[in-house]
Amino acid sequence: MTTQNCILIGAPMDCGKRRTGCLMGPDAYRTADLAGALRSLGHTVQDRGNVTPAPVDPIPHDRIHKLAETIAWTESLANASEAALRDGFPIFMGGDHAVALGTVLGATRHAAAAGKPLFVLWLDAHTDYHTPQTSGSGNLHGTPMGYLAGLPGFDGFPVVDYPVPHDNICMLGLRSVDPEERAALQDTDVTYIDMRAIDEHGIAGPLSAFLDKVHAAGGHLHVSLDVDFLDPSVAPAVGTTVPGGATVREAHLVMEMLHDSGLMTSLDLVELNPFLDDRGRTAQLMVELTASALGRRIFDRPTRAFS
Ligand code: EXY
Ligand code: MN
Ligand code: MN
Ligand code: MN
Repeated sequence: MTTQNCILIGAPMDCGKRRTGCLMGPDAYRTADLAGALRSLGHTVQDRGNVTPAPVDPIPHDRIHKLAETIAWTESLANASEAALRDGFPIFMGGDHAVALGTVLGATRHAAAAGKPLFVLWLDAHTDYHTPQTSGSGNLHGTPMGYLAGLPGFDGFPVVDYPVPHDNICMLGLRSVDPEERAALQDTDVTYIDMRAIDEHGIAGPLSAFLDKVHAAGGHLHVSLDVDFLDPSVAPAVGTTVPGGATVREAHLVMEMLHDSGLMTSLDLVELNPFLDDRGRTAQLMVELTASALGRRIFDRPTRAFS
C-alpha cells in the first residue's frame, strides 16, 4: 500500500449555521486518535493545529448568518489547503460544511497550478448548492457547492478563479434537496446520486463510473464527507440529521473504493457536533471511515473464491 504524508488541519468553523457545536469537532477527532489510526497504517501524520482566521467586523445582514466571519474563514482555509496540498495529503477536521468553501477553493488553485482538472465527491444528504440569495435559512453551510461551481451571488468572498465544472461533481447520498437547489441542478451535468438510486443500483456501480471519469481525466479528487451522509441511527452527532442515510458498510465501501482508486488528493470531515452525541461514537466512526479511505482492510486480498 502506498503510504501518504497525512496533514491534519483543524477547522473549528461554526459560523456556517446557527446551531453551534462543530467548533469542538477537531478536538473530538484528536480525542478519537485519528492520527494514531493513520500511523497504524504506515502513514506519516503531521497535525498542523487549528486554522484561526483574522478577527473581522460583522457585516450586518437581514438574512445571512455571520457573513463576514465565513468570508474570513474561507480566505484562511483556502491558503491552508493550497499549502498542505503542496506538502502531502490534507485531512480537514471540521467544523461545519462551510469549511469546504475554503478547502475546495484551495484545491481548485492547487489543481490548476498542476495543470490538472479538479473533481469533487460530495458525500451528503444535501446538495449544498444554494447561493446567499436562494438560501431560505441564511446558513452558509448550505452553499459551498454553489460557490465552488461558480454560481453568482457570493459578493465579498474570494473569487473562484477555477470553478469546478458540473461534469466534475458527484453528489452521493442525497435525500434532502430544497426546490431551488433541485431547479438549479436538475438540468446540469452534475452526477447526483440520491438514496433512491443507491437503493436500486447500490453504491459500487455509480461510484465506479465517477472514479473512472476522474482517472481518465488524470484529475485531482477532493472528497467532502458530511456526517449526515450516514444514517442518524449510526451517526447521531450532527445538527442536520435526515433519516434514510447510508449504512456503516455503505460508507466504508465508498471509502475503500476511494483508496483502491488511488485518486483522492484531499479530504474534509465535516458537520460533526460532539454536543449531540454521547461517548464519541460518531467521531470514532468518522475516524474508522477515514482509515478505510487510507487503506485499512478486513483482509489484505479477496478470498481465493473470488480472485
Ligand atoms: N438546504 C438546507 C439549507 O440550506 O439550510 C439545509 C442545509 C444543510 C447543510 C448541511 C451541511 O449539509
Ligand atoms: Mn499535491
Ligand atoms: Mn453538507
Ligand atoms: Mn448535509
